[in-house]
Amino acid sequence: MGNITTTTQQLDQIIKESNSIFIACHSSPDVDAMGSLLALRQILLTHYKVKDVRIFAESMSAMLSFLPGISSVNTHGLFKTLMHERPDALIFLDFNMWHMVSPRFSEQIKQSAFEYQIPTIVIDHHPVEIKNIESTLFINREDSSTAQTLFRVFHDELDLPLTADIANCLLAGILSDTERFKYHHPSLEYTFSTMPKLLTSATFTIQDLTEIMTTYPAYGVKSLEVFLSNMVCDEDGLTYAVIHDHDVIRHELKKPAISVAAKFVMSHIMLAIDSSKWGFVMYPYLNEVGKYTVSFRSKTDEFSARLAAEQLGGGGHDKASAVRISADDSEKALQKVLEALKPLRNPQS
Ligand SMILES: [Mn+2]
Repeated sequence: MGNITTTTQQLDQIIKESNSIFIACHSSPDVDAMGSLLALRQILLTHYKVKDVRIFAESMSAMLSFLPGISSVNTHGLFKTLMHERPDALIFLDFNMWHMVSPRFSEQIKQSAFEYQIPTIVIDHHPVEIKNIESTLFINREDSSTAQTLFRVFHDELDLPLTADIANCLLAGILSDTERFKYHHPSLEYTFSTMPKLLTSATFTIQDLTEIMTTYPAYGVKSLEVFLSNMVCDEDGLTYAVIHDHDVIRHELKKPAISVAAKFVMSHIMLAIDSSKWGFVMYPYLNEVGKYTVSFRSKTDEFSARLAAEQLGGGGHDKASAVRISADDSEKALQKVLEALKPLRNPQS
C-alpha cells in the first residue's frame, strides 16, 4: 500500500457517507473517460456497497461497446435525472470544465449542483489552469490518464482489490490515453508500474485492446481513398489532404465517414510520410454550406500548428490545432489556407 494522501482520505470519506452517487464523464467520451466511468461504478458497488450508483455519458460512440458494463450507462443526460432526483454526491471524471459535461445542458447541470448544494468531486488529469468547475474536492495527480489516477487512489493508496472488470476498464483507459505508451509523460514510470497488476487481473490482453482500438470502419474507406488521392507533399515539408465539394457529391460522402477518415489521415498517415514536418486536412463542414474544417498537425518545433490556426482565427496547441473557415467553395478555402500559411513557411529565412 502507498501513502494515503489527504484528498484520497476525503474522497474515501465522502463515498462512505453517501447512499447515492451519480458519476458523469465528458460528452463524446473516449476510452479513458468511459473506462474510468465503468471502473469507478464497479469500485463503488463492489468495494463500498454504495446502494445507488448511476453513471451518465452523452453522445457515446458504438466503438466503446467492448467495455464491460457499458449497458449500464445512462445516455439521456445527467440533467434529465437531476430535475427530479438528487444524489448525495456527484463525481465528474476526465474533465474539469462545465461545458464538457453536456453539449446542451451544462449550464442547467451547474445550476442544479449549486442550488441543491450537491457535493461535487472532480477526478481529472488535464491541465489545472483551464478548470472552471468549483468542486468540493478536486483530485488531479498529473497522471497519463484518469484511469491511472483511479488505480493510484483506489488500488495503490486505499489497497482495494482489482476485479477482472475493474482491471479491464482501467487497462483500456491507460492504453488509450497513452496510445499504448507512445507518448512521453512525466508519470510514464508509474504507468509501467501499474501494468503487472493490471495485466494479471484483467482478462483483456494488450493485443486484444490494440486490435479493438485500431480498427477502421468500412464506411470510412471511400473518404480515406479521396483524402489520399488528393494528398500533396510539397518541398517545404508541408503535407496536406483535402476533400473537395465535388468529391462529397460524386461519392455521396457523409459527415461521420469524412471525420473518421480525417482523424485517421492525421494520426497515422500525414506525419508518417518521411518528408513531412507539418500538415493539415481540410473538408467541407456538412452542417453548414460554405464552411470548411481545417485541422493542423506538426511534428517539429520548426512549425507550430497553433500559429497556423491562429492565422485563420482558430487556436489549439503547437502539435495540434483546428479552425473552421468560410469560403465560397473548397478551392477558395484551400487557397485561403495556403495563403495564410505563407508567412509561417521557412521560419529561419
Ligand atoms: Mn483522459
